[in-house]
Amino acid sequence: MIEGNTKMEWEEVGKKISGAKRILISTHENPDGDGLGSELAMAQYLKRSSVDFKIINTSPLPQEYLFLDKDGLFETYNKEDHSAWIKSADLAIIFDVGNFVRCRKVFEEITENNIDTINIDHHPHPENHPFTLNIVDLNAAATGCMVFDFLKHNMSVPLNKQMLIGIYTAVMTDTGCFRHSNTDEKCHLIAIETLNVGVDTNAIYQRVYENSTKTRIALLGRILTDIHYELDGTLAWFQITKKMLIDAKATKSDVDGFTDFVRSINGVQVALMIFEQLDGTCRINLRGKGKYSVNGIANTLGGGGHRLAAGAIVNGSLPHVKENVINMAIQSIQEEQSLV
Ligand SMILES: [Mn+2]
Repeated sequence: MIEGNTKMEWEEVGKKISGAKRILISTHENPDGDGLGSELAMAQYLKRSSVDFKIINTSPLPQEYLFLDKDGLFETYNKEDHSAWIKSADLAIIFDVGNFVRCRKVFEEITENNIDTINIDHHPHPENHPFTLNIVDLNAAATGCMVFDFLKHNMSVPLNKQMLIGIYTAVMTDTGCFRHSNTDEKCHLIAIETLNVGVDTNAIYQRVYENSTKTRIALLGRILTDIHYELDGTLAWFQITKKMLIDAKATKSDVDGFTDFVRSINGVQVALMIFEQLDGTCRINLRGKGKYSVNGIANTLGGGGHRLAAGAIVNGSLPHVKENVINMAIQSIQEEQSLV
């Protein structure tokens, strides 16, 4: 088994948790299965003791992940309900965040109140991070794999069903259903353990992936007829304008997974989405097949991510930012090509 983190690190996390009275759990805005599944598994761990804890996210639970909330643990931040509670927390545990600011209001509350924070993540973080404990394993397929290790090190009994539902969801979504190149032995061992406790893994798959709205498919149809190729098809990019979204009656979350779809095209190494937001910014989403890393482009644009999946938010309307973003992606790929 690949051991990404030392036993000592997990023991330290365990100690911090048992020394705390009130613990806040959170993940990044527009959360994905990895962040949410990790939160669920940790919440199940905290439930075993009498510690007061809450999961408070800056974004609501997406519809396809509602099944994770059987116990009604997931709360969406609002000042009135949460500000005082967060102020009195003595520990925060953040999952899968990439860049701490992506917790938005929750990030502000935590830093303003100087709360001890543990970061558990498989994304790189800058040297001058604000965390009390920064546990990062760039080789972990999902943050959920790290949470799995933590639980293994700190529990004398087997992981329960809810923990494994969370961790399985994390691994399934971050590996593209065990297909991406980050899928390793541990991912499959987690799958075995999940099946062994009787979790219906097909039901999880169907909830997450076979749950497309008709508006999502209508919008997908639009973007598929307008894919642009650069560098002999190495880079494929597409755009979603405000008008396209409104015309299709689609919502922001309908767009999830589009970039993965475009990456699946023969010959394409990097897929790029430029998604115009209603607030005058554009969401940039990048996916790589493995030959080139995409987080460099995202970092230059003020975002973050890892080698194969990264993103950023840039200011400006789509026609205004488009050329610059595409050129940056082209340049970044060409730079890597010249290193070979
Ligand atoms: Mn992740």
